[in-house]
Amino acid sequence: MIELHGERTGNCLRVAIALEAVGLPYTVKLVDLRSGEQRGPDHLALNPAGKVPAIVDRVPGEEPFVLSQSNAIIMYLDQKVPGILFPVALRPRAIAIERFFHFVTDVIGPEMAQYRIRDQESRQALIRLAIEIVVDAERYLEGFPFMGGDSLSAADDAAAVFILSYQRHVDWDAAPKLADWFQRVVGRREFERGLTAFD
Ligand SMILES: N[C@@H](CCC(=O)N[C@@H](CS)C(=O)NCC(=O)O)C(=O)O
Repeated sequence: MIELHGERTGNCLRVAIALEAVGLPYTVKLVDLRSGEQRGPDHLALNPAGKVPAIVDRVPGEEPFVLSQSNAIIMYLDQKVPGILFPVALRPRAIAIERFFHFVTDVIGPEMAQYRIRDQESRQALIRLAIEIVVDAERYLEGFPFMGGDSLSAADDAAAVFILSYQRHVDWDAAPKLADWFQRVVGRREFERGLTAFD
């Protein structure tokens, strides 16, 4: 059984959706970020950086395994249950990982940075940059149903969780393939369940 420690933030939701996708049993342990629980001794024992998400994987006969960094957790889940979050075959896998990185580095980078900035104009500029980079991913859907190619992957998870928070900023008329993909993906069972994991 895996414990997922976190709250309803993008990084935590991405992991909850991945857990739903791979179908491993898990429980959610809410960490109240507003009250600073992430900096309390219980959570610091899991992640000394005082951030969520973190998981504890309890496998009978083994020491509990603790891991933080949402994307490391996703890669770990992919190795536990191969072929769902990323394809197994070398090149399709590399492409899906390339697309995943598009979202978890190029898009989420400016998005996370804007939380640290007080000047509204600079904040808006960073959000616009993140939106621009996410919309640029529409080209991945040319001839393919999903962001990573022929099958759903962690790239769709990463893109959809980001877009859910910023959908009002997207010019959907200018991005019809992205709009179609978004509706198809967020209606899926693993998304519906993962998105409510912390409610
Ligand atoms: N790169 C890390 C980022 C973790 C992170 O910044 N988590 C935020 C929530 S999304 C957090 O714990 N914020 C609380 C704080 O910084 O006090 C990941 O992907 O897990």
